Amino acid sequence: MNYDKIDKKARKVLQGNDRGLYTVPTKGLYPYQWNWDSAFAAWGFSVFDPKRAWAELETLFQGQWDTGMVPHIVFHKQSFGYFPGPDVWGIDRVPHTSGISQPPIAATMARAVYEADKHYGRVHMELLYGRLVSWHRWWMKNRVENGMVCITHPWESGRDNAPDWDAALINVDTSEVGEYHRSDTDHVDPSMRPSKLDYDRYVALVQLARAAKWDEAEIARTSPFRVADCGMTFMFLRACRDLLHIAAEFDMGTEEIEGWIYDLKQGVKAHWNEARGHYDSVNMRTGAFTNTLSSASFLNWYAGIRDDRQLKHLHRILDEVQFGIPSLDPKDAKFDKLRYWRGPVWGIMNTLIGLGLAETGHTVLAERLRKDTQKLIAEHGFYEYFCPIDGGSAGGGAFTWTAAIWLTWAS
Ligand code: 2M8
Repeated sequence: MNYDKIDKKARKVLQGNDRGLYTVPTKGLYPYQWNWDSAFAAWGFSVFDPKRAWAELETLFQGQWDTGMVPHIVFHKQSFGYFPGPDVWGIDRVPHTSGISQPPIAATMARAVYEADKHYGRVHMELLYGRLVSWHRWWMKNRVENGMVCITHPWESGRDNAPDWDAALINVDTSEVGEYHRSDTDHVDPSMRPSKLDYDRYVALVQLARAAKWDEAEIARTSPFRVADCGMTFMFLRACRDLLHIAAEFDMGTEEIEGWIYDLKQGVKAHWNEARGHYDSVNMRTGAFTNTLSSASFLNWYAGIRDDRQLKHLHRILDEVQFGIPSLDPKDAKFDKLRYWRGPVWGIMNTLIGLGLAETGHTVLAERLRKDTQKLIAEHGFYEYFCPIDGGSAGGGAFTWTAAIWLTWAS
């Protein structure tokens, strides 16, 4: 396999999805700027174009609300063929945005971009730092309960139709949703996407939050859906550690961030599902664990938590499938090998888990994960996700984050 050729292709994917100052995740299916996709894109660009990498992050933060929240989609330019667009969110600001957030990995990726070229990046990091802090403050104020990060919509987790949300979604009333046309199934086989019932619930939750005028306290009071997502807690804890590192390097105050890290580490303990022996998400409306072993459960090492109690699950899964960690335990009755976040392997999740394993001394496992991901992309292409059984491509093609992790980690 000629890796130079694949490197060139990866750069072409990023350049092909580049809309000037931001990238789209892939043409057609996702025509806007997505939050954590852009953080990965910036990391990818940092390999060959630091200027463009910083532009990606800075453009994302143009969508930041006065509250500090950084939305999951920024609608810079009207585009057709995506649902729900700005009219459904109904948020009166420019650029238009969605009303929810997404995995807060931007501080982590900003640190990586900075470290790739400190000389160039210094002034950009100084400018972005305050915005990152205010986003993290927003999470701490509105979403962290018992040290765990809560989501108010499945889209916020980035793992849209993960089984973790099933029980909490049962109580979402869809009777007033009305007619709508979802566009994702115009681009991708419906068997690889969330179901119609899932979408009705997603839309109902947007309508509920819109009726609450996007007021966080009101949403917390009225919504049936509030889940503490172990993936979010791990990613946010990691991002806080990276922010702390930047604060120390730039001689900024560190006390507030140290406090956040302390709280989140307590939260990690609350995510431990002793009965099942793994990290898990918690339905905050009932206090019950979701009883789901997902790829997000394995982000503890990435968060700097050196807890090896899950290694047995990790070994078992790596032996059962060939291409890394599927989004759901293949032993789970809900495992569905091609349905989006209910089974497929995602290169980005392999990456985050692999980074964490390498950083905590599990170098053999980390290397195996990296090599498996490398083979997957080299043989099947830059797809959105893959079948964990045969590596078959799934979802959108020419995908930004898959190209980004190829350049930064997998190759
Ligand atoms: C997927 O989510 C969007 C909604 O945000 C969708 O399906 O329309 C998820 O995989 C999410 O994690 C990702 O950021 C987004 C764009 O790649 O697509």
